Amino acid sequence: MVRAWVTTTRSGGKIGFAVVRDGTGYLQAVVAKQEVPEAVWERFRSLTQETSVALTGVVRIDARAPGGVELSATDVTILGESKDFPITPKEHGTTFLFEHRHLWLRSRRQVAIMRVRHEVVQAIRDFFYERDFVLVDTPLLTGSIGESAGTLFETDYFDLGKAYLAQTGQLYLEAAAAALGRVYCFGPTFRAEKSKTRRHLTEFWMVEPEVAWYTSEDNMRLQEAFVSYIVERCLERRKSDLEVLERDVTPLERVTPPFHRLSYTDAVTKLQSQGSDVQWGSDLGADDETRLAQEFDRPIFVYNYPREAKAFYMKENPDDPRTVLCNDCLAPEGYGEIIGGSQREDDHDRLLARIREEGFPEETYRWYLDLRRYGTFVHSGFGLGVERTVAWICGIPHIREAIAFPRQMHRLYP
Ligand code: NSS
Repeated sequence: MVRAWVTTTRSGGKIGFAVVRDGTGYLQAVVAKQEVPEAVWERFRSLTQETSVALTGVVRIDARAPGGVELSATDVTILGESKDFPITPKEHGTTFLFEHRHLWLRSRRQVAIMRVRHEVVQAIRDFFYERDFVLVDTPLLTGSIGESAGTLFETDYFDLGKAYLAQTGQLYLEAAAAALGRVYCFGPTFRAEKSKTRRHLTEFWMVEPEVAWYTSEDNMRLQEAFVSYIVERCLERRKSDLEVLERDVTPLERVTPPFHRLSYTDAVTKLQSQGSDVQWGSDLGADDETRLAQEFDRPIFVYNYPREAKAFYMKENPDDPRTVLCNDCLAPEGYGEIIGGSQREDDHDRLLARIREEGFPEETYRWYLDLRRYGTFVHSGFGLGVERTVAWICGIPHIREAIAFPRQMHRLYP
């Protein structure tokens, strides 16, 4: 007996077919009018899309059937009827589909994406476990600004004033790195992004490792090993899902270290020579990133951005104090930034000066500055956005399909 949901049905006068789905795969069931009681035949013929059913019968090998076997059904029980399921094989608009995200998840493409995401997440955990990183869960309610004041979700916090939803776990993770050496955190992060781009969500998952004694160079080496590991794992174990998504895997097969490295300054010169109006000093836009990454057949690093374009905690570059020791990792095929990372400012006074420059309340960073007061240490880390990575590996155009229930500025339902 199998319990499953009906995907498609077709029947002639004497024989009926239904493809059913149970979450692990698809199975074709067939009923011959002649061989079953009239009531079973009628029930089978009444099945509609997404009815939940229990089917009893005999499984036979059949090379033509999806999954390679077919069920000759002898009995059918309807467990839950489904009238006028809103999502049919015809084309629906994006707005309609996202309004019905809770039902849309059952479709073949969405199932394939969720499975790839699951593999990416497992690969992330395995990578760090195999390398003796310790998982440290950082708070989601925080008192200090992690990245930038512009994209904070605020909430009242009892008598203590404002709390913010975490934009990153990094600052807390730096404290943990001084305790454990190699650590990572992995969880949802929040940014009140008022942009409707295909690369921004207001709630997204980020994995962030932090390593004591790592320089920016060590940090990039870890990133290329990490990204390559994730991609390889998906190619190894999720081939069939990538096939459903019609993903050409050739570009993914090239994702192996080393990744090409390009300084920010060289990147700007290159872009300007290609006609971009980017000016030294500003962060690179999505179009610039796409243009840069297009020239290479695997992800690239752009390193040492101007300090005014980046977060306050990045270490000043001793060779060029206009810049900081940091990098972005840009995925090829137009996907752009999937990682932001840096060596951290480990000098107490410089860090304090940066916090003041940003106009952040000093008091809330006392604990963070303590890390530079008691045994300061060279350390680096990065954050990889899970949805952007999944979208790239799946080859889907927008990251909102890379998470089951996306949160965007104009979407909170379902
Ligand atoms: O802002 S980041 O570039 N860097 C950090 O948050 C650091 N605190 C990480 C660290 O060094 N520990 O964000 C990192 C990545 C970025 O490359 C994207 O892949 C992803 O997080 N990201 C996003 N994904 C989806 N939606 C939004 N809004 C978003 N913002 C960043």
